[in-house]
Amino acid sequence: MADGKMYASEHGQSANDEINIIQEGSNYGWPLIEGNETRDGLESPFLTTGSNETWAPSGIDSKDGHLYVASLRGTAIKLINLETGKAADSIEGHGRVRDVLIDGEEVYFITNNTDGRGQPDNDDDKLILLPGS
Ligand SMILES: [Ca+2]
Repeated sequence: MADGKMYASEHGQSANDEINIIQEGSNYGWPLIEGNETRDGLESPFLTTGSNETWAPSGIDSKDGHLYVASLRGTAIKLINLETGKAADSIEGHGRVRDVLIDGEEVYFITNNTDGRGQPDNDDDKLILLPGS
């Protein structure tokens, strides 16, 4: 990302999805710990959805101090404030979102409603340029 960090999304077994900041040689816990669990020698996530929420996070990009996290089950792009590590907003209404790409100020994303888990329209899937971005 623009901040020089590498972010990765990780699905939990059931909820407990994570966003991790990847550092060489670190162990991000799967399958020993997930979500808010901790153990010596294992890294806790930058963000977890916790045990009651599932996003099925997928592709990630960043802009203006926020991560943009494509979310399949969450059927949204989740905006994460990079200073607080908290979900700040979301872009919804397009179904399952597989990936997001930011080019300058423009936000592009692809839906994945035809993956067998969504409810596709006749013209899915789509590459969308977020209006106003
Ligand atoms: Ca983990």
